[in-house]
Amino acid sequence: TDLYLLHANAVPLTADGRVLHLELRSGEVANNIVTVGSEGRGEILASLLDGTTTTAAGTPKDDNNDNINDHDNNTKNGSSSTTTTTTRRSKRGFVTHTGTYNGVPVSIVLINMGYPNMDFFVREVRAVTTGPLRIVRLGSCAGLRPDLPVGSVAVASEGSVMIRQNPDAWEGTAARGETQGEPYLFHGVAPADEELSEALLKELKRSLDGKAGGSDGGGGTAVVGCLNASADSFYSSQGRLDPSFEDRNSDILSSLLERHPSAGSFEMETFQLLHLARLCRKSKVQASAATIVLANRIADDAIAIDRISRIERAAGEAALRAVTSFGDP
Ligand code: R1P
Repeated sequence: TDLYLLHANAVPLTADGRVLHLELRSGEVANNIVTVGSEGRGEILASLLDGTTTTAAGTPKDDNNDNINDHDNNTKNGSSSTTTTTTRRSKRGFVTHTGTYNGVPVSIVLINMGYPNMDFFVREVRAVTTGPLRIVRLGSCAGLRPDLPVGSVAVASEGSVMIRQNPDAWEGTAARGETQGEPYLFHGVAPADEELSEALLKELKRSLDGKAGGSDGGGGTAVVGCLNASADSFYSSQGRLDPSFEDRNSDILSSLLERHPSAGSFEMETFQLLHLARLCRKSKVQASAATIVLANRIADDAIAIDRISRIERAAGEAALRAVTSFGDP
């Protein structure tokens, strides 16, 4: 069915009406969405959907080798009614779990990493849905402030800025061999949706502030609203030093914090989500992001691996409550 692509110069669809990379068609993705970057985080969130046991989601492909799993399970309270969560895996590595949370339709979409994957996700979901969309990214990040230690959660309530490497600043890559501009480009703020950010902050504080998922020593988990910074590389434009490459990036962190003292989280996806939400003219897209701090760049500290899934679960419940708290858009 995917041999025939329609619209070579618009959003390509397969002959059976699916977008090319997420492999979804109308009715297969909800208007409330939590998007994540790792398969495990997606499975944790899918296990929190109505009627889904903790082992049901993310199961291997069906024996008949299609890419859909339907999980019919008794509801959490043990009643006899059933709810279905559908899992759809695309050949490009996108995984979409669709079901309900507290009776409200919601999808969890695994997009892996980087702004091009966020671009595929937002544009292709938009192409196969109608009406408003509400999208929360639940990701991970590096913390850039002392009040965002490892294990804390940053909400991009102040929006996001973008940093990109400018290849023309290197000799030999610019047009006519001239160098042009600074090695890194700092782009301005894409705003987050205020209502959704507030709901995220409220629900994350309820789940995490000083409670579950906090530091195993009992110190609790901070939930902080801040400005996010997204980069086009985990390495060069996030200021990680690698002597194998001439990245000219040793002052990225200081330049970023000088320009934007409230920058608290550093990752690779949030800017594109917020930017596309403001560009969308089809109908309203409300978007915000919460990211779990896995390393703090200022303190040069990294999280203990065994803490991550507990925080993902507590933050995942909060993200699902927040995104569904306004009902079906
Ligand atoms: C790097 O390890 C990746 O983790 C973060 C960063 O943005 C980067 O893409 O995102 P997720 O944990 O959401 O995948």
